[in-house]
Order: sequence, then structure tokens, then C-alpha cells
Amino acid sequence: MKLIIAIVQDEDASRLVSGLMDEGYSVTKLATTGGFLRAGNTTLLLGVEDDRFQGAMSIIEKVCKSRKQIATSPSPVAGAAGVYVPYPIEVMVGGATVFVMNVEQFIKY
Ligand code: 2BA
Repeated sequence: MKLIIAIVQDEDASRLVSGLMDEGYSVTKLATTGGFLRAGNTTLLLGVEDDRFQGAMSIIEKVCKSRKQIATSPSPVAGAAGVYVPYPIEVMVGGATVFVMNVEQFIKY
């Protein structure tokens, strides 16, 4: 069994959960915040049997889209007058950031 931890954009989360549930995957959805943009994103936890792992990854890859986001720089630079002003930056946020772990035990009480 594997544990998939997928960090996705909020815009894709609902469709992704539906797509996974429709195929019989169990999903836990967490409301999370990215450290760099300080904006909300969604983290999904999926415990999947090894033979169903690729199926889950295919759904994640198909549903989650990369997007450009404009954000205020997290580290403002000093302007000409020595005043620190935030400036807008454009970052490409990935469709999904996925961590995969082997599960040693899976227990339900
Ligand atoms: P954030 O930390 O808010 O990052 C959003 C996007 O900002 C990132 O997209 C990346 O394009 C950019 N970014 C992040 N850190 C940066 C930096 N130090 N300098 C310049 N640009 C930077 P993604 O890489 O697709 O990441 C999307 C979200 O996935 C992240 O949101 C974070 O919540 C999570 N994530 C990504 N890599 C991670 C990791 N190694 N460990 C834990 N969470 C991660």
C-alpha cells in the first residue's frame, strides 16, 4: 500500500476529489496554505493499494492544471527613498505537488 500526499490548487480540488471518489478511491481533503505565496491550497491524502496506485496518479495528472499567479513578493525590496515596498511577481504554480510513501501498516479501529 502507498500513501499519496497531493498538494493541489483549490480550483482543481473539488473536481479531483469527485474524480477519485467516482473511481472508488478513499480521499481525505485538508485545507492548507502554501509557505511561499501564503495562499490557500488543498492537500489530499489517499491510501491506495499498489495495483491501484497508477490509476490514482493518472487522475491527479489529468485534472490538475498549472497556472500563473500574480503574488506580492514575500520579501519587499527597498525603494529609492529607502522605503520597503512590496512588488508583484508572477509565479507558475504547479498542477500538483505529489509525495508518495510506502505504508508500513494500515489499521482501522
Ligand atoms: P507555495 O509555497 O505557496 O508556492 C507556490 C509557487 O510559488 C510554487 O509552485 C513555485 O512555483 C513558487 N515558489 C515556491 N517557493 C519559491 C521560492 N523559494 N522562490 C521562487 N518561487 C517559489 P509549486 O512548486 O507548484 O508548489 C505549489 C505548492 O505546493 C506550494 O505552495 C506548497 O504549498 C507545496 N509545495 C511545493 N513543494 C513543496 C515541498 N518540497 N514541500 C512541501 N510543500 C511543497
